[in-house]
Amino acid sequence: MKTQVCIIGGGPSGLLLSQLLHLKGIDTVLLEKYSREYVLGRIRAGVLEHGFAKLMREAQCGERMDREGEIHEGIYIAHDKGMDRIDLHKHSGGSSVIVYGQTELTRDLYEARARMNGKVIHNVEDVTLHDLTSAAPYVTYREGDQIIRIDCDYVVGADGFHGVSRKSIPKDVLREYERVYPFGWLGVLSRTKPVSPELIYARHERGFALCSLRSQVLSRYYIQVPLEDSVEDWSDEAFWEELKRRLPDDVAARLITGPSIEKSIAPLRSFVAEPMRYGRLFLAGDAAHIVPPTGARGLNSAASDIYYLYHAVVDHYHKKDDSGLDGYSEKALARVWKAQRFSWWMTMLLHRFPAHIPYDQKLQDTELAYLLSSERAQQSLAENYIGLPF
Ligand code: RFL
Ligand code: PHB
Repeated sequence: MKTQVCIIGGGPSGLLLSQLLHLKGIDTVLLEKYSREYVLGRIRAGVLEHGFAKLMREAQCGERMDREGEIHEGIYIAHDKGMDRIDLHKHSGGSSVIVYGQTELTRDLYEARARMNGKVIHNVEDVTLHDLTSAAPYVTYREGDQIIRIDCDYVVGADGFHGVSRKSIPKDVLREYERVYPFGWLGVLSRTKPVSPELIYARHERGFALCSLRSQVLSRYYIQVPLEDSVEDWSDEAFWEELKRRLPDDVAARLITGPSIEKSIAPLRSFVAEPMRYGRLFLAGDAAHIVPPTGARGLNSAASDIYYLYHAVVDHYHKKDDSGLDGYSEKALARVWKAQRFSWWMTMLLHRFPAHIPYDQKLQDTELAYLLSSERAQQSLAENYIGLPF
């Protein structure tokens, strides 16, 4: 098989790039390790910034998002003295975010790829990248006992944190920066009316909690849990009880509970791999960087990578201009690090850290008091939460 760009990974990053390039007449083959149903079964992000939404529209995949997604102009921060609203719209000069689940967005991208006869190959095994620093790289994978080879001009590694692409870069070339947090998020999806029309980020002495949603009939809630906990340790009843304890009394009183339709634990991690290019391999999205979900930046950081990479590849084929490809890693990383900073800051502000000494706790109290009393601090939060320009 031969293609111009071989994309590894059928998550939102890989699918969006493949769709955008297709619309510019550039051929791609996309390899995904799992089935489409499996990928769509993963419940992940819920908050999209406008830059992402714009790219989805450019990819001709924005119609359902615009119809069913909810525009949110504020978030709540709950704490021991009550609940404050941060007006994202006012403090960002009129912007907002869209609440539309990653599952739905990924479904829209898969459907668009199918409509346009995109080459998306599922259930591939043993994906291996070859000759990345030569002018003729290629990728192989296994289908039963057959090895299939794909010759290409470029390889894009959009295969998430556990993928093979980043691991194909020699250790002496790649520098990794990492912080692992001493807790995870236990998430529950339930077919219940959300407790609040806007997201509530709750800081509590028992640990962080988040009230989010997918629609007016589908709620998504999270609580901070110790790393050692497993999903089996948490019955639905225990989850709802603990969530209520961490919310202001009036919010807890109106929380509607129900059976969980999905329950999972995600460890929290900050991670960046540099550079994001090795020869003819370009990394994008979670393959190159991870943030803790507190600032809702993960998927949105993937979007800016795809934006830069898409334009760079188009300039290469349409204008014979390689400056975008050559500058990709530096440009992408500059924005990635800003999302890292913001996600780390939100995480440090709102969680309980087992190792905190009383001094750290006082500083965290003061950081929150400052945020809630300062218009400028709220502007900074809003600017980052709605997404820095790219
Ligand atoms: P993905 O989604 O992990 O997709 C990578 C795909 O590559 C496949 N793959 C392979 N394919 C072929 N060969 C191999 N060897 C392969 N190895 C892996 C995988 O099967 C998969 O399909 O990465 P991508 O596309 O870069 O997308 C990134 C986002 O998924 C991620 O950043 C967000 O979900 C993070 N995130 C959030 N981001 C936001 O912007 N806003 C949010 O509100 C938000 N909430 C969240 C989140 C992530 C969470 N978890 C579970 C980590 C909430 C949670 C709980
Ligand atoms: C979600 O709805 O899954 C969600 C929303 C906001 C976050 C993280 C996750 O910060």
